Amino acid sequence: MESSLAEHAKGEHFHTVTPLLESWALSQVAGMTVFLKCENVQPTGSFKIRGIGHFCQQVAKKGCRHLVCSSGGNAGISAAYSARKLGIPATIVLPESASLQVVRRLQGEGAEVQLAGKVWDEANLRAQELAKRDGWVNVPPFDHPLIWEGHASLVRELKAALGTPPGALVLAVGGGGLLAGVSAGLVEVGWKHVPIVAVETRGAHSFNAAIEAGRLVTLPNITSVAKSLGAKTVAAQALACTQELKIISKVVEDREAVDATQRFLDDERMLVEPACGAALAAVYSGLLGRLQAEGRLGPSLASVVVIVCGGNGIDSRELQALRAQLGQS
Ligand code: PLV
Repeated sequence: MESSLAEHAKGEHFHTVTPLLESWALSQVAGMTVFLKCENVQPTGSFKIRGIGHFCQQVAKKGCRHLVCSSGGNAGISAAYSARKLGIPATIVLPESASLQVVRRLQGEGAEVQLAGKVWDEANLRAQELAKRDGWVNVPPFDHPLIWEGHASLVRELKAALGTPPGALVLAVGGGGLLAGVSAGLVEVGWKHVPIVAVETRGAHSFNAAIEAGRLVTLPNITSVAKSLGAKTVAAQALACTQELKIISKVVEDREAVDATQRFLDDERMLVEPACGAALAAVYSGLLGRLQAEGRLGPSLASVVVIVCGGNGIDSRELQALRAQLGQS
């Protein structure tokens, strides 16, 4: 029997309207006004709840009896959180590299956790197998129209907060769900002309590789420490978005992403995953400044919005370990 709470949960959004903060420190570095869209304060620690919450609510309405989600971590936490709110059991499949704090959080949400394979793509095969069971539904972490529809709410919030469009948007790309959702949102609110700087780390650069090749490319392996960006092949929709919007794809090094994570912690006192550090590196590594100097962001770039996508797979000890691994400490 479903509780009335679970019934109620089908109607309301699971995500929060997040703060849009003007960052003094990042504005100083960038030489322009930098706004931070703080998705790290979502109840699940990342933007993923927007799309995944929406997806789970829709399939719950259709009678789904068990949710299964393969994830680098954050999509899984959003699926487990949504499942708990909806009163549906969940199985989350993570690659073996998953961090302990993510596994604990998932168990705390009441989800069953399975570990399969070295990278997300392998965990995904297991999830697809499990989803063949009667009444089970696979929650795709980034490649589904309902996911993009849910993520688009972020742009509606930006429009409500800013009124006028920013000069550019900066975001990280893993499987491309955030990019596809933000692109849909920009079209919806009439901000199609706003350029998107789409950042990946080297070794998780499936979007950049696809753009270079002009078709989807499957990376042989994920070698970046930004495991949440580690989808070997980007969603076809992410590539399709480049036809309609101005999307500038950039690759940063792991050490730039981790350095940005450390500097962001010191500047704003917020700890995010290197996946999010990739987007922040656009400011800290001078990438935005270079793009502007090259005239690729329009003549007078007054402000940018960086999507602080968040992430749960980090703590102070893990950050130290990453810095040591990359020779930064
Ligand atoms: N992470 C996915 C895919 O992992 C997951 O399963 O959680 N920033 C953070 C903190 C993320 O967790 C992710 C995706 C991204 C950025 C990239 O978002 P995407 O996949 O929509 O481009 C393998």
